[in-house]
This record gives sequence, C-alpha cells and structure tokens, in this order.
Amino acid sequence: MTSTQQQSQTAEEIEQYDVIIIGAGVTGLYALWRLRQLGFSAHSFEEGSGVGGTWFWNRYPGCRFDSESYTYGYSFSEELLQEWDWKEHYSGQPENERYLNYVADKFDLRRDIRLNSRVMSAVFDENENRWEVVMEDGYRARGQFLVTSVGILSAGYVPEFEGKDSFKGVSCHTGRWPQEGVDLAGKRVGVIGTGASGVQLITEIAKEVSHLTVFQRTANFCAPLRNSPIDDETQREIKENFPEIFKKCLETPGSFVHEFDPRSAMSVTPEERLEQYERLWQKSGFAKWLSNFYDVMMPGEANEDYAEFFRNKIRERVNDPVVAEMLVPKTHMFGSKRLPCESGYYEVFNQDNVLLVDVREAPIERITPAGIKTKDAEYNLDVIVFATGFDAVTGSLNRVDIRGEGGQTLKDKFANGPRTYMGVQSAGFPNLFTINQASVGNFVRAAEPLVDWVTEAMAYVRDNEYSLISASPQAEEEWTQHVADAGAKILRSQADSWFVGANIPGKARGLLTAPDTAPVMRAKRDDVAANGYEGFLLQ
Ligand code: N01
Repeated sequence: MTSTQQQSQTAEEIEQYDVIIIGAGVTGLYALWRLRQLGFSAHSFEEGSGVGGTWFWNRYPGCRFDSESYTYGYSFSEELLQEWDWKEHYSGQPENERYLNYVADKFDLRRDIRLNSRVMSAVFDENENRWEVVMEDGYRARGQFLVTSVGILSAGYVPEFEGKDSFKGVSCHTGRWPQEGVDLAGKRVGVIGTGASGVQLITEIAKEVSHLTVFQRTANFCAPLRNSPIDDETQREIKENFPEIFKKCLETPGSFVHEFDPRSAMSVTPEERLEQYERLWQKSGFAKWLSNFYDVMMPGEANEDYAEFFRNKIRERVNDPVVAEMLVPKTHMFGSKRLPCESGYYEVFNQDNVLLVDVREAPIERITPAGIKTKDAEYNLDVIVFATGFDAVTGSLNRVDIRGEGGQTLKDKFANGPRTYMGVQSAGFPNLFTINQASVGNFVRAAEPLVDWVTEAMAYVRDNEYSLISASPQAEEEWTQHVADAGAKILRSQADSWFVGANIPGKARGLLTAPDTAPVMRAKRDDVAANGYEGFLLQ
C-alpha cells in the first residue's frame, strides 16, 4: 500500500494493544522485546521501510560508531553477545544496520512492527484512558500506554537558506541519506556543516569527488578515531569479558569503557601532562578525553591547556598555515560541543581539489540554481550535502501531534523547553513515556536500563491494578528546575549546540538531555521505583 492510499477502519477493526511504541530503532526494538517478556501485547510503528532508526536513516558515506562496537550492542541476551561478531572496533553503518536487522529476526520482533508507518498524531482518550495513534496512511491503533522511541537526533534540520528549492542539482541531508545512495564520483560537491556527521562524510567522499567545497561555520576539536579490524584473539577476549565491559560502562559518567584519571591536569608537571596527552592521543576512540585528567572536561585552566594541545595537533597536519588556522577551533571550549572522531579529516584539506570556505566570515546568502552564493563568491556545484544537524530531542516529538488531557499539545507545553519528571513523563500526558529524552552518552548502555525502568513501571501499574500513571505537577516542576540548575553548570551547556537547542533558530535554550551522570540517573530512577513510583500519580 502506498502512503497516499488512506486506510479506514471501523471501531471494531482498530487494533488494541497494551503498549504502542513509536519507532523501531535501537530503543524501540529493545522496548518491544522487554514488553513481551513482561507479558504485554506491544506493537511498534516505524516510519522507515526497515528497522534500525538512526542506523537506517544515516547511511551517508563514512557513517560509523564513535563508541567501541562491543560496548554499543545490546547486553540483554548472552546468546546474541556470543554469536554476533563485530568486525571492526568502530563499526560502520552497513554492519550496524545488519546487526539491528539480525536482532529483529532473532527475537522474532518483526511480527509486531508495522513499517512505512509514520505516526502523525497520538491523542489521549480520557473516557477510555487509552492512546490512539494515527499513521500518515490513515491507519489507527490504540494502546493503554504509549512509548515514544523516536530518537534524540532524528528530526533533521536544514537551515532556511533563501532559494533552497531552486538548486538544479542533487541535494540531501546526512540524516535522510537516500537508500539507493547518491552518485558522487567525479562530481562537484558542496558540504555545509562540520559536526560529527560532516567530518565523517567529508573524509570519505573526498576520495571520490572531482571537487569538494566545505562550508564551515565553526571549527571543531576532532580527534583520530584509529579504527581497526577486530582479530580473532581480540574477538575471543571481548566475548569472554562482556560482564566486565558492561560493568565498567555502567560505572562511568557517560556509560563508556573509558574512566577519567582522578588527578587534576594542573597537579602534575607540564612534562607529565604532555606525556599523558601524547599517550592518550595514540589511543583509539574517546579515550583521548574520557580517560584524561578529570578536569580537562571542566571549564578552566586544564581545559584550555588540553585545547591548545589539540590545536597544535591540527596545525601539524594541515600544510597551508592559513587553512590550518581556519580549522583550529577558537570560539568554544574543548568538550563543550560533541567531539567528532575522524580518520584523516585534516589531511583532506591538503588535497588540491578541496576548498574550505569560512561562512562565519562570508555567510551563505542563498542557494542558487547552480550552487551556493556566499557574501564573497558563488560556488558552482552538482551536489549539495546538508550536514547541518538535527532539531534534537523535542524535534522528533514535535513531528507527532501529541495531545494529552484537555487536548493540550506536548509541543505547546514544551514551547519554552521540555517540562518533564525524570525526562520520561510530562504532567497531563498519562501513560506516555518519552523515552528519547533521558539518555545521552554511550547510547545503548544508557538506554537499556532506561527502557527496563519504563517497562517495569508499566508492569507496576498493571500488577497493582491501576490504569494510569502520570507525573505529578510538583515533581515535574522540581525536576525541570533541577535540569535548569544542573544543566547551566555543565560543560556541554556552555557552547551553542544541539545539546541546548541553540542550533535551531528560535528554539528555547536549555539542556535537552539528562542533567546527571548515567549512574546518578539510574540511582534516582531506582529510588523512585523503590518508593512506589514517588512523584507519579497512580490511579
Ligand atoms: O550535527 P551538528 P551532526 N550555516 O549539529 C553547521 C551525533 N552523531 O549531524 O557549529 C552554516 O553537530 C553547524 O555549524 P555551527 C552526535 O551526537 C554521532 O554533525 O552551528 N553552517 C555544524 O557545523 C552529534 O553531536 C555520530 O556553527 C551551519 C553542523 O552544521 C550529533 O549526532 C556521527 C548552519 C551541524 O553539526 C549531531 O551531529 C554523527 C548554517 N545556517 C553524528 N546551520 C557517531 O556516533 C548548521 N550549520 C559516529
């Protein structure tokens, strides 16, 4: 059926479930599995034509994990852990998508997933105490509970450049890369954006395009990923050590295997400091900052000291000193934006066919039929790639018209920033769990315990013969204040990025993800559950 053919069901034909899940990405798939284990009937509605969420949509060249593959996969099934072989330390999108499809097949999840089903609205029926969701094709379903597994970075953002639709060539966003791919070989390509997506993409496509123009607004601190294949012996070791690997991840602030050095950078001699920086620089992945002196990730002298080390590393790799200075980040603190990992990014700018354009100096004025016009010049292009990021967290919720008690919309309620209790519920929206809000860091490590908690909360409601759970207005008020207070202090709130909604014009500024470390968030949630879901109203 195509999306233009409208479905119409009689009231009797509308499927009734205990739980409706929006999305069949990493959290949606796991929520489905967990809910089945707990004896719920659950069904997921997924916009894509395949499962995988982030790993279905972000199929741009170069897309891959920055977390170690074996720390990112699910931990819930020992059988799965033992039979799946991650081929690389930092696995690429094609394999990640294959993995999530493998999980869907292995656990027979597909029979409860409806693909090609973009949910347009979700309305709470106060007479029946049930949520009704309506898809783009008109199909309806009802459930007692609603779980939004819609991802934190899934609503792509393309700036409102004048003339955006006039371009005669091909254009696309990294987060909606066409399934059939984009032919870039021998083409003149322009990329707008140098965040984690842009950095991965630019490095990969520079190998095949005839000419590449990179439109950079803010230079980033990027560090070598140092990816490599996993050999047989390492594979065996990983499989033997999963309990320790996951235990370690659970203990660290961002759920990674890397642990901070408890020493201050400033408590050791400059020589010792440099020796540690250089040693970590040779390591793969996020070790370079998450295993470093604890205070490099706090505003202050240590942070600036390490930032300068990074800047010099960039200068060493770029031949033209003028281009090198353009690539050196000077406008934000190290770690205040997400650090992209790279595999030869800076060397791309030594290629003769690559041009770096500073659009802070010469802003993009408009997109033309032939390419991009900045204040200083016009660039003729065959392809424009928007690596311009996402309307994070609330963007993906806002794509669904969610209406709670009294017909109030979640979009209106969140107009000045999310108002939730623990990131998972908002007062006036009973039995709705916004699972995309409360997790950040090594995503699956933080998301699995969150899904466990949410699904157990539903089981508590059922087993104690309640029918509704909703955040109390007071608990919501206190939590929202806590997010504002704690959020204002942390490093990632200090720069203008998606973490605080500052990348979207007009979006209210405020921390969009968990305000506490992963262990603290888990402990708080556990306390709430142990105290009979304190802060929630049960009826
Ligand atoms: O998006 P971003 P992303 N004119 O928002 C620029 C995750 N991720 O898709 O910095 C010109 O970081 C913008 O410039 P500025 C990861 O959590 C993970 O790259 O705002 N430029 C910036 O350079 C990451 O943080 C992985 O000045 C404009 C870029 O577009 C998150 O996704 C891989 C502009 C957007 O960068 C988002 O990353 C990839 C304009 N009007 C992503 N508007 C892995 O785990 C925006 N920009 C591997």
